Amino acid sequence: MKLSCKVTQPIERLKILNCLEEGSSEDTGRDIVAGLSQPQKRLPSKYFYDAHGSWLFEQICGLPEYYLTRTELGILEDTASEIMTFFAQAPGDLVELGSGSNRKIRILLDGADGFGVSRLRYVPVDISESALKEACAELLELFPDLHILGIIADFTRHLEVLPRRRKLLTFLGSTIGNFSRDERLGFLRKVAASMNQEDRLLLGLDMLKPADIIEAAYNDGQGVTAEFNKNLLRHLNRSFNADFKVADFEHQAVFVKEKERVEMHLRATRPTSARIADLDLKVACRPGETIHTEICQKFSREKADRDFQQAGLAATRWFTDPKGWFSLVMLKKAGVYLTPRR
Ligand code: SAH
Ligand code: AVI
Repeated sequence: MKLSCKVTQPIERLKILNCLEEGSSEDTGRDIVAGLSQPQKRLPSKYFYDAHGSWLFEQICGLPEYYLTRTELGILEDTASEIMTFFAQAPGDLVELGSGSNRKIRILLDGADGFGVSRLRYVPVDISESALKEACAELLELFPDLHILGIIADFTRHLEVLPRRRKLLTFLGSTIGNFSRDERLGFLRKVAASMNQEDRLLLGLDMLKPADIIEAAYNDGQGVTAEFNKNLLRHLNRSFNADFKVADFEHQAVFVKEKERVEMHLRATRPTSARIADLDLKVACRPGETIHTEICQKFSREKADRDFQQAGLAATRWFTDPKGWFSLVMLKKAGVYLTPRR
């Protein structure tokens, strides 16, 4: 695929690369048409994240039921200095896929206090332009020696724009759980292909735990997750000239035990239809019919290790919290072992 990403250089320490500018993403919306044309209607979870969706996700991270963020933050606090020794050994890029706000990267950057952040460049990659630009502006103020290359891109499509320098990639928050198994393996293989032998990937995984705890995290008492789910339709209304009647849908999030994952849906409470003008598509839902909006896979170490092996990656270190609820895994490209000739 040929990519035309626009580069802007507003200030010396910040460069922004936009891979989503008009003309560079010629198939925008094709995934919406494909998803809504299936018997089980579905919408890609990346469409949660317009400016309001990114804000709603930030509110979710602070909810008492949403244990993921605070548990991962605790692990990062304990391990940041060890993780950042990667840059004590040699300079390079600290790449964050699906970067969102700076909450987690700030902890890692603070962990570089032994040698300073001037030995690295921070490369956040996010589909939400507003969230990425806000986060970059804040970091430049907080870390006067830091250089940033911000990439506005879809990490499922644009990984090839990543710089080919020595790098520590991070993919935090268990965002990997929002892929199906095929998508997850495809993504991990692409990440592995972008890595050199000395590069590392730090991956956040939400681990299996009692179902009631997991289910509560996606059915919070204040209804913020419900708003986040419904915002997907509002985003389509705004960005694709659609007319979904959001009040005709309710939030549904269920932990499916056999699949070890939460499945999030929007369920029509009455007959409802919408037209997505920009995609020339009409959608009708019967009462009780759902649109599948997100999966949130939960992991065991064995399942994760199997995926890593199949993607050509190998874990070098597992960091976890005392309850084993969340893991940060350090991965390298698996070695190529040649059978010695006899
Ligand atoms: N890493 C942060 C944010 C997680 S929320 C944390 O752990 O808290 C998921 C983030 O990924 C959001 O910022 C969203 O905008 C971004 N995102 C989702 N799908 C994406 C895609 N296909 N390409 C790039 N970014 C994506
Ligand atoms: C971004 N991602 C890891 C979140 C999750 O938990 O799967 C998104 C989310 N969906 C509902 N609440 C939070």
